[in-house]
Amino acid sequence: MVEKIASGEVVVASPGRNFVTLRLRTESGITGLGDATLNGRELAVASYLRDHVVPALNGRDAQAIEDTWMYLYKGAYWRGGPVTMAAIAAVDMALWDIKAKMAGLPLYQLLGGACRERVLAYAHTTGSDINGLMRSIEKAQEDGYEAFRVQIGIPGIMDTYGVSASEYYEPALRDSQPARFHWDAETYLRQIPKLLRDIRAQCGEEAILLHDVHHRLAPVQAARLARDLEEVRLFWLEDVTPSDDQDALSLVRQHSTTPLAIGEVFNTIWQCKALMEGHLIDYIRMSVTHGGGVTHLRKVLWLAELHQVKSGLHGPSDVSPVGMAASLHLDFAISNFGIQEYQQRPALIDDLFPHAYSFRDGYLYPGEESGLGVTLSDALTAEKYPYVHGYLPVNYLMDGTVHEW
Ligand code: KDG
Ligand code: MG
Repeated sequence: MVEKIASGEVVVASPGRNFVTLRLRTESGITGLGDATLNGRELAVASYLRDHVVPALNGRDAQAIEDTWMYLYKGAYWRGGPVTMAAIAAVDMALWDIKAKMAGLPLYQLLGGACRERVLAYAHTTGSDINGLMRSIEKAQEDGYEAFRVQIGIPGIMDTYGVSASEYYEPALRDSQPARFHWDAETYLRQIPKLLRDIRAQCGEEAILLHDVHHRLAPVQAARLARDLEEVRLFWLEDVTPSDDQDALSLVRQHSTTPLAIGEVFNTIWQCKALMEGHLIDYIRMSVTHGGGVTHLRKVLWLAELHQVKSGLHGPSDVSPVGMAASLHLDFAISNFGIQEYQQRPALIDDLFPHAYSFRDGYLYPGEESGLGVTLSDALTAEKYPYVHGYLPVNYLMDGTVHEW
């Protein structure tokens, strides 16, 4: 029997941070959820969904997921980009949620079943100096984490990427104008190798350490950094050059064996194809939310598998619990899983998005509820938690030139 899509509702709410959630409903009342949160540009996706996508879905077969994906991607003519792909992702997640609920299975079972028993997670740790960073790592260790993204203040740069005043890294700021951040590559390159060597010495050989450069270096600077960090034995060095300039990574490769990760700003398989085919990366960082949903990311991950690239799906605070659940079902069901980014959230957010997935002793589990295993609490409304205008910061060189953030 055909189960038709009857309606779609977009919930924009800000329980401490903005989230955009799509709820699709079928004619017989089955609901599915999708995450469409695009940090700092939330309302653009909400409008794309409300004004353009949801009206075009009415009456379609809710089970024809691949066909609906193509209908939204190819059918719009204008394709790709974070707004479009986050909107398609939300529809796709919601349809997989519905299909898995209809089958009475947790989504990972529909995706092929479990390839592992648990999903290794990494924490965000942050400190303005070594002592602060070590405190943050110890706190994450108390929570059970074995893997840590380490971001540390650099003397001479007043607001280094990933270093937050509070324990919780939250990049979007609730300002009427984007905040101004600063960067100087030489100051960073002079100091970061020693800082990370000291962290390695304090954490011991076993700790899994990751570091994110957030697209800020020129090719030769990135090659120097990757070479200088070899003895730190990072799990990965992330976004070491701007993601558009993909050839830059071949220079980095020629000079070092530090594993490389990139892709959190990619939206389609076309943006990672050459990187994978050229063996220029070791981990792909796309998110289900910004990468066209489960349907598209599965293809990306299959391509990755061919080239021995592993997953490291993006999971910062701006991926909602719905997007996180979708990531975990994929992480469970692919053979080339690497690691999953996971920031524990303020309790309010977990309460408003009750979920079957769980975190224990450094590992994540998608849970056994049918579908994605996430619901929206009735308390999560736009009236109670109205959208808050905010931006990601803009990053400037010391002379006032706009630089990569
Ligand atoms: O919205 C931007 C964040 O998602 C980004 O700063 C997080 O780089 C990031 C990471 O690796 O989680
Ligand atoms: Mg990153």
